[in-house]
Amino acid sequence: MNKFLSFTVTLFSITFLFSQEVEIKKWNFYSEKKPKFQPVKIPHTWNTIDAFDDEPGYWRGKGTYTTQLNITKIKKVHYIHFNGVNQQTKVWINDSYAGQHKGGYTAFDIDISLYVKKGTNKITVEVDNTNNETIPPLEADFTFYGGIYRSVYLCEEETTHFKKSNGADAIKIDALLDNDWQGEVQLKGAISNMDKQLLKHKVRLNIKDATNKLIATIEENIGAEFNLNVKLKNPLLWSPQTPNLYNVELNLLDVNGKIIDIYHQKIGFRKFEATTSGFNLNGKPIKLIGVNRHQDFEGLGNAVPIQKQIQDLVMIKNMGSNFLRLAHYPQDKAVYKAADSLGLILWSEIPVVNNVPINANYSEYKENCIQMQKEHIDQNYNHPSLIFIGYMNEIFLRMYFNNPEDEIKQKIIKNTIDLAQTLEDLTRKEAPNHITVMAIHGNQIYNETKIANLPMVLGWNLYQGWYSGQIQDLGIFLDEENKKYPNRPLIISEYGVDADKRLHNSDPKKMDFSEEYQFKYHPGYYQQLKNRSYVIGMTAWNFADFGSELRGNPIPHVNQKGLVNFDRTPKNIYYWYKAILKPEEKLSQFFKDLPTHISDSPKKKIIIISNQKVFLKVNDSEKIELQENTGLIETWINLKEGSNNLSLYDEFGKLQDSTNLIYQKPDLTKSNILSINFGTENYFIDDTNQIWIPYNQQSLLKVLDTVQNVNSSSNIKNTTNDPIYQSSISNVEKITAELPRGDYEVTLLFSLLKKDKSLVYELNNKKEDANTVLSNQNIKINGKLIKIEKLNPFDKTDCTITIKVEKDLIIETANETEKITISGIKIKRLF
Ligand code: GCB
Repeated sequence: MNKFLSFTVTLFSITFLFSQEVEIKKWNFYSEKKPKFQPVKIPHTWNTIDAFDDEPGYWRGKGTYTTQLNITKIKKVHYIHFNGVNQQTKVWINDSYAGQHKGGYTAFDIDISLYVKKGTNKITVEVDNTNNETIPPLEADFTFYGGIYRSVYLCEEETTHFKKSNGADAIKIDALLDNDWQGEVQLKGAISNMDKQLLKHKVRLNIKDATNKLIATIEENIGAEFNLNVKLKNPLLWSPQTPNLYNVELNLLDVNGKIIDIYHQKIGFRKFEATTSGFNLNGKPIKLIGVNRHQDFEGLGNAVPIQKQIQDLVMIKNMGSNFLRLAHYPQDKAVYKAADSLGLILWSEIPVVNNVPINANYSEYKENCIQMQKEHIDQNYNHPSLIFIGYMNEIFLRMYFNNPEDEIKQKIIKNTIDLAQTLEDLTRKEAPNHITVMAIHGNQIYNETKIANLPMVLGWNLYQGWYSGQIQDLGIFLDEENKKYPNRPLIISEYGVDADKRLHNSDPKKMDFSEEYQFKYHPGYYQQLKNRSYVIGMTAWNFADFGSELRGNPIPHVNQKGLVNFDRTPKNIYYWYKAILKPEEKLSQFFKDLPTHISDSPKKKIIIISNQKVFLKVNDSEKIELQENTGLIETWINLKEGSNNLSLYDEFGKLQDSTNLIYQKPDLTKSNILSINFGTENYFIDDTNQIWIPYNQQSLLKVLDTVQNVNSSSNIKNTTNDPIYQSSISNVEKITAELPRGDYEVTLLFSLLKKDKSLVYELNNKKEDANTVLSNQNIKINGKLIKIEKLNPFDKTDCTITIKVEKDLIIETANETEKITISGIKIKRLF
């Protein structure tokens, strides 16, 4: 039985065609960590909080869910269908063990028919997300939240029903097109629990158009396995522009002609090929452009209601994408259905990431990978959106990073090739009308070992201009690859940079985490990729920020390469993609950065996102005409002190966007607070909306001596304003400022930055020792002694004093042999 989900752009609903399928939402839960039952609702995970707190790691262990089910008809067959549980599951019915499943990202059915009784039944589900060396992923740059995080159903079936296999109904449908664009539906299916009368059972296949009008029907006698073929004249084609779907309804009829099982699926007719001169869909070239997607969401972990997940796809489509990579694992069924309806071509893969074991675990790991790929294919095969099927991501990354001795390397290579070949063969066999893919990182090991020759299309995850090199290096690298391997169609399966909406910089640089650098990088990549025809597609990393517990970053434990934030509010770059990918929809708006320009200079660089010519008006000035280039415009304007009005008009004089920008000099004659961040060139908006300006953007404060910048991207404990503390200056003798006479509150901010752990992802960025900071500092503020004692590594210490200033504020070391290391200073005039 297949639940039928009808989808409209923002609304979706689940219609139960038969009463046999009931969602089980309410459970009781306890874990080894908190052994006390509490009621929970599915979707559920136990890692929403601890994967983001200051303690390293998150709880990985066993959790137990229990619930009660009322069964009324005992003669039927009963299954519990789990859509996704991370990552090992064992199920008991009335304390009898009923079955298990390994792997956190595919659905599975547990047949409970033998154990159920009429009346109330106790269901117990044990879920384990402990690190397991035999189940992929072994490691990856995302958080492995534990729990029953996708929906669960109780399914009642007649004793004869469509067979279930690998977590799906064993029905595979191909909607094929011949050379004259005539359609043929080829359907393969199987029946379970045959009784003697099966010979007299029939199936009826109905094909209906989008308005539910019956356009073809056949009825056939069947055996335990069956094949049906139906020709369709001139079917409407499926494509991202025209996602035309047909409804397939398959009925299983008993000897009396009564429907005893029913299967629904939407199908679409499309023909595609990947060549080195481009990707063709339905005979026409189309550049595949889109994003990658992780499934988690701010505050929810991976337990994300379906409506929110579908909203992601709507946003992805609205951005102008035609392509979506579901990285790095199969996602909820509803995601594939939404892609069918919205018109998004999918790349979907299993989470074989970073490395393959070489110890005794290998054979079990391999078996689990094979099983996972079978489930992945069987559960999603029938979706017209699914075109690319993958099975590995950056599989030599761990080996590259650890650089083991040669003998070990050879073993890793041997197992990895063996697994890749097995999964490639399996995918080609089980999904013959699809394209196989593999994503690799920017290293020649994939060519040298020839693993890159296995998939039909190769995906490169490239980060020139972030982890290595410069943005412009991308094209050079790709052309060299194309010269060496001219027959390979390529997809740039990942490219991106971390960007924090609170960090801004008008002269952005690699690794500064500013939104402006993200705004430089993505257009730079797009320019280099759009006309290289052997690059058939590109998917930005990532649609949204996502949880990765092992990361530091301005928001610790979050990978911030999203085009939208973790809560899905768009970053500026989202609108840029929309502007260039949907030129038919006119869009002109200001790049949103800081509400206040605090600088000695009234000049400010303005960025405009636009796919049309615009006219800019600043205060009472004449309108200035500005031409766009690839979706953006950059221009300098002069601001007056105080409030400034900026407006944007299109060529017909229609207002497109307006904003109010305050210009304030960094002095304390008019304003009452000045916050300065040391060791960075970024502006930062803190959690009270206070803007921290970089030291180099003001002339009020003077730092004496040759200072050194100390930087880190590690989590700083006890704050959400990590960027203030992730940069410092050391070797400071004296800081002075000439201030208007008055009373002041002065806060000095410190952090003790040690050497960062390098992450496996930071390919060429092995960190230098930043341990130059003293854990005790003695400082004088206008002669008043302050002792900063026992700074803890990666913790913050703030020290506030109130003082009277006649003319100068002087902060200096109290001990001539020591120098000061400091992250920030906030001076508040009390008047
Ligand atoms: C990659 C990985 C992805 C990471 C990404 C990053 O190449 O495939 O899982 O999240 O880089 O942000 O470093």
